Amino acid sequence: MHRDRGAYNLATRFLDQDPDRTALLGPTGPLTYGELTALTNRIGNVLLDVGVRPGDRVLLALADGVEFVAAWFAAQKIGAVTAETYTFLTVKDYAYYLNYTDATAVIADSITLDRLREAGARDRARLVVGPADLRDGEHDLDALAAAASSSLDSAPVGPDDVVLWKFTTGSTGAPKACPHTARSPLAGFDGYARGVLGLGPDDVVLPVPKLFFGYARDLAALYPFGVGGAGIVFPERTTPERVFALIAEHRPTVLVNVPTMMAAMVAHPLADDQDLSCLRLCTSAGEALPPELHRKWHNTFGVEVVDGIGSSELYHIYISNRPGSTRTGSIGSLVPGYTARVVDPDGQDVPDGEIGTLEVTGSTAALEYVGDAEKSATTFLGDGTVHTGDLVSRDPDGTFRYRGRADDLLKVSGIWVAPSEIEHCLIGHPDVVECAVLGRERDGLVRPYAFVVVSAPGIDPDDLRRYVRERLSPHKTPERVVFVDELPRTTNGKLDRRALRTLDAS
Ligand code: 3SK
Repeated sequence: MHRDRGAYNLATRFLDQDPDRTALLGPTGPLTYGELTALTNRIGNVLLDVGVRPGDRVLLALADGVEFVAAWFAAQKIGAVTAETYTFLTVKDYAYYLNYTDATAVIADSITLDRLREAGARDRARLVVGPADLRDGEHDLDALAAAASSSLDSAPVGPDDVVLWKFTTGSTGAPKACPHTARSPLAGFDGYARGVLGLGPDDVVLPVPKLFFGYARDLAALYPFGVGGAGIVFPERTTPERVFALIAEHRPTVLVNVPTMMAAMVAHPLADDQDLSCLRLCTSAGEALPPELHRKWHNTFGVEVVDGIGSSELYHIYISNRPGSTRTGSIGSLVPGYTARVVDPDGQDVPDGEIGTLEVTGSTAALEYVGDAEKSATTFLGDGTVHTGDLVSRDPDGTFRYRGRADDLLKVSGIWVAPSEIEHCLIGHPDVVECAVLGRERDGLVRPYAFVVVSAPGIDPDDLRRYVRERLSPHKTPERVVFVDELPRTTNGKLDRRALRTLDAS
């Protein structure tokens, strides 16, 4: 057993390819496996120098780029545990991540540095990528890496060692970490990347979501490396124009997509002029893919969509369509390595065709939610079984249909949003008496709608939207603010979300 511990180091396992092959297509041109390994080793030496030790958390808060990928592998190579955050969070959010991860080192860039400073990152080693006016205790990562050795031994890592945290948003709105052992990425690679997508050395993967979303990180900057393929990284916000331009420039074979961007691409005035013939497939995950959008996408671009469902709790995608036999309205069948049950509230199997909650078993199940024993107990049921909270029905042929979430969380642009967080923010506005937020579908995609009771007439709904935008991350801004005289209540005085769903929001 001890002899095999090196085989579970993700840097060793994934970067050990022909050094002359292209690994990354970045903003400054292609980077070979040899160059990526050298940069990984340099950054790994810097992390060791600033005191990061095996098992310590390293928090990445930086835009996509070669440095993101190399820093991630560097932390892996020295046996540390990686955790990533979005780059557009508020100071309060960053303070939460810093405290929660208790990271030994934080890797920031000019976009995130100020907010991390304000959030109290001072207690940790701070490594900064790119130009910045450094303060005491902050280190210029580029300069330190350039001066560091490009040789580095891989730390021994075993199958049961935790190597990374993936974040998910809980019902209270506070993100929770799912710690994963080295088994998870390796099993995800075998089952989904190779088993379902058939990733090969000629694949070039373009991610629509940014790398802090594990769905994109794994598919663009981990799994392709396991087969000598390449990923594309770009720091800018993803827009349809940017995606079209990157496709024209790099001619990727796989597009890692989410329905929100698929809708924007289809609706773009230049959609019909695009040549997407280089793509052998487009994955869709992160939120439900409306059948109508699936059809429009196919009619517009002619590229097959491989729709699937995944989660941080189960590491990656566990049910998916298969290239060559994708079906509209279906999320497909179990990815190799998983079994599943569809259960009623008593945990009994429901017959095919009926809706129940999905429980999935596999070797990629996370160990727990860090710091939340209660929720861990109801989600991680033991022996690799996860109560997903997703409502599905199974067809007799073993394929599944997605039927929504069992709880009230909204998935907006692929990110879980707790309505309570938006409600709590809105209620802070002086003119808001009470409010409730829920998801409404527009063009088949879920958006937060706020139903608000205000203290006086004449209030501008856009003022309330602006109020939220100034305090929370942008995707939490209500798509629409609807003024109501009162919120519907159940007989015992609780907010009646079911009745709320039927209110006119036009
Ligand atoms: O949808 C998700 O939340 C997800 C999380 C991790 C990996 C993959 C996916 C689709």
